[in-house]
Amino acid sequence: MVSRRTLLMGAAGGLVAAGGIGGLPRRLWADEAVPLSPGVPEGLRGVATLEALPGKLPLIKLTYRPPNYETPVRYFDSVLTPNDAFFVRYHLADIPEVDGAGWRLRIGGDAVETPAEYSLDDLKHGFETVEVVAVCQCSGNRRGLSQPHVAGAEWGYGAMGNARWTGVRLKDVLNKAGLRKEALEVVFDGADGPVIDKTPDFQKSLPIWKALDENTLIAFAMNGAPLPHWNGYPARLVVSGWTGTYWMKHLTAVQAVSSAFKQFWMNPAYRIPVGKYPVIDRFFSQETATSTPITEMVVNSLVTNLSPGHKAKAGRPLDVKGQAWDGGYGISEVLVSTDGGKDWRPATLGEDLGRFSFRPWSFRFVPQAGEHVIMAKATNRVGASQTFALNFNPAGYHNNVVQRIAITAA
Ligand SMILES: Nc1nc2c(c(=O)[nH]1)N[C@H]1C(S)=C(S)[C@@H](COP(=O)(O)O)O[C@H]1N2
Ligand SMILES: [Mo]
Repeated sequence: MVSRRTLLMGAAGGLVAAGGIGGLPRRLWADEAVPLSPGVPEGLRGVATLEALPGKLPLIKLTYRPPNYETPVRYFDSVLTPNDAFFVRYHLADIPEVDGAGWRLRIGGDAVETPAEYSLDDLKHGFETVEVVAVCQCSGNRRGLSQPHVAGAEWGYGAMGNARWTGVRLKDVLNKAGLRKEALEVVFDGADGPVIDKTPDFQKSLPIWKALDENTLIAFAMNGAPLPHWNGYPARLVVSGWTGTYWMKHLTAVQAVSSAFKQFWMNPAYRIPVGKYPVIDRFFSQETATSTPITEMVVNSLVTNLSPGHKAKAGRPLDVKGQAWDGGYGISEVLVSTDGGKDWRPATLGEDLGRFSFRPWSFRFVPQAGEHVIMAKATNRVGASQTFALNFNPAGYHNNVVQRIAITAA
């Protein structure tokens, strides 16, 4: 296997020293103004700040090295998350600024006939260009709401985003290299790496069936613009339906292999206990008796226009608005309760940008004076729905607990 360092050397002309993207983030607002999600650990207050990375709007900074920045909920008002508000998640702090002109993508592994190397232009002109609107959500989105609290980035509701991704099908690129029948997994590497050599490089693999899915892309554009540096410039993987961990940024190497890829980021990282979640997309070659890689996202929804303590006018129509999404079956229904879960009524579903996208929804009601507990619950086309209590796991993954937002009308 080609090492990351060799790849970096191979693309030498295209890489400049880490930090080239421009110094320290700008800190804009006082800590009190940081729009933390209700329920995240109290300790985050004063630690998390609202800061702008170069090229980004102010986002909720959980850590700077590596950069972990969460999208404030109000940006989910629109069905597509703006590029400059899209969350940023990294595991490792050595993040080079990749120059698109010098960048090369290597295709290899023991399960391809003909290894290849492509420039950005080769990819753009050598393969059919396709688009998909898809949610990229960190496995640990909402981890900060776990009870008891668990270790890891203490994300609130904003470790996710929805974008229109443009690129080429991974399948077309693999087929051009000639896949051997023994291909079992496809392994991905990106240009970022550990600062300390002991830390394992961030690499991920996919089962061959998911790598060959027509909605798995090597994307070079996001919402019609080149990928922002922080979201994987010049090219990243888009694994529609699956959690963000597989969406390798600054992609440098794609290797089809005939054996299971054994590395820290596949096991023990990013695992869920067997049998605890409704896993439909199996990753057989990575399963053990007790744990399995996290794969597709669970069905979920978010109220985007109301937060706890909202003050509404009694007797006036109030719209509850939000987004719903799942692992790619598509949302069939969103039910809303305005009385803490006694009565449920269907929300109106908005624009359908495809089964991997956020599905906007809205619900209008006229609150009488007093307190109202707003809840929303999405169901997908295979009948899966959200939970009312946390289905706990030690990594804080798959949190799709129905929100309870207490508002008052007067
Ligand atoms: N090269 C690289 N790609 C990566 C990661 C990383 O640390 N390095 N993190 C992954 C994880 S866990 C997530 S959730 C998504 C986040 O994508 P974003 O930073 O564009 O929002 O990127 C994925 N791709
Ligand atoms: Mo993630």
